[in-house]
Amino acid sequence: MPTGHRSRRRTAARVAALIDEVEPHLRTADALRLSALRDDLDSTLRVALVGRVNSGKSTLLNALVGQRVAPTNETECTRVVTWYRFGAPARIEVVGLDGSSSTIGLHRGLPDDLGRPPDEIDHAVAYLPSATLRDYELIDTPGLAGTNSTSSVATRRALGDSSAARTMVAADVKVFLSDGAPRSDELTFLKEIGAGRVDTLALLSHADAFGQGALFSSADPIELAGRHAVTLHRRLAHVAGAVVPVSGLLAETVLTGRLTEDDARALHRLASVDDEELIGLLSGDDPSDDNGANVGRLLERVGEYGIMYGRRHSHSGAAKLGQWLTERSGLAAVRTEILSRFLHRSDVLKARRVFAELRRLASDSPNRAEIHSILEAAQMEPELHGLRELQALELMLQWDPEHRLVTTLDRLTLAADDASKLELGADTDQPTVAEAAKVACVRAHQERMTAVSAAEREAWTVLERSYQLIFTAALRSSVGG
Ligand SMILES: Nc1nc2c(ncn2[C@@H]2O[C@H](COP(=O)(O)OP(=O)(O)OP(=O)(O)O)[C@@H](O)[C@H]2O)c(=O)[nH]1
Ligand SMILES: [Mg+2]
Repeated sequence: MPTGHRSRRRTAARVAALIDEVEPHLRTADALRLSALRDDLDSTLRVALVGRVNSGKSTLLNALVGQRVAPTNETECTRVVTWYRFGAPARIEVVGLDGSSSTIGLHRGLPDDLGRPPDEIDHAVAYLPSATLRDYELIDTPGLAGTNSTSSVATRRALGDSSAARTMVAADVKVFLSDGAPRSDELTFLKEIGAGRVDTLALLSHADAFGQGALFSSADPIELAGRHAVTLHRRLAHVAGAVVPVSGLLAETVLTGRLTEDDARALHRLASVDDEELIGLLSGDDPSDDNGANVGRLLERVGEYGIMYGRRHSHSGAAKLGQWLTERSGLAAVRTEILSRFLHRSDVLKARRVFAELRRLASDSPNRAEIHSILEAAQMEPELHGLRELQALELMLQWDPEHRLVTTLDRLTLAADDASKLELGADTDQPTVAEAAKVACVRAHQERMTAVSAAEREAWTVLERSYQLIFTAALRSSVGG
């Protein structure tokens, strides 16, 4: 078994035991919540897609699962929080606010009618045999519009609004979509849902239409979006671990099998049309009046970008064109970020949520002091050291997001193995890892003595312990062969 997997199991087991330890100090009424927390620990990583209405959440979800299952039009379903989970046969379970549930067969996409009005639905769970959903569950949330609309309330409930005691489940990770710099209401929402660098990924969506779009700018919008994402990340350093440009539309069209040979041929017919004429055709009142080029259909599938830029990649047929569109869509980077940023540390993210929830429950208990001391003591254990590392990172981000310790802690918390935590190659031998860890440990100890702020002191204390743990593990495995 890989070491990463083993340590994940150990963390989850330790947190489960901790819930048992805390339980006698809580009210009996909390038993249901605790049992949901235990289930949470065993569940697949849960990734919620959040953002303004029409920001492209459902389109991206369809691209990720490879099926046009989430509605991307104005149906009632877009107002219901829907969980997408691995399972067969494909079906959808609708859970009412009254706790009752009913199951409907799922044939193509989600049906328009879920059997009851959206404001009586708590959430729906769609089961699909999609490979992506084996790795992580996706939660499609209704777009944020007004703060009091049914959909915004539903979104807040799914994301674990602490005032919603009914929330039995919550997201481990948030993927926030926005087609430009987030506005103030979006930033407020991110704050409300506790979005932070360690559990949030921001996407610059509609990258194919970024800036002035594909027709009226000489620069490639996706390139411009890439550059803007870098600037945006500096502004959102507290809120998101990375900012990635993506065109859900291009990815959805290809990966859900909507791009046909006819489309490639129609696009190829436009390859020789000069730019001015093409712009006239695309911005005309009736794009279907195009002498058989089927521009209306192409616009729906690949947008102005796909037509303007894709026509030069259409001569070898739909497969090659699809490859090019998928590459331009940026979906691979989204997948990579989810896997490398969140999936391999899903245990720590889940542990973090359990801790937050136990602290919340403790605040209503007369035994809150006992609970807090159990939690504090547990955090000092090696199995839960990952939690302290994340906390130290968050503290440093509050103190000074540009500080070099932010980079150090980022690397430490994201690295998949101990050697990479020390900036060594993944195949470095154990004695070398042990030696490097010892040196790093001594240095962290010295730096702690001269730290100028509480945040820095805490960061160096945590780092010293991290290197100590790496040293011990490396020593043990070199002795064990
Ligand atoms: N050009 C372009 N259009 C997109 C992209 N992603 C989504 N769209 C279009 O934008 C519209 C809204 O997309 P959705 O995926 O339904 O957006 P949503 O965030 O789920 O919307 P709500 O559920 O209503 O909040 C649809 O017409 C999509 O085809 C994109 O990357 N590029
Ligand atoms: Mg939607």
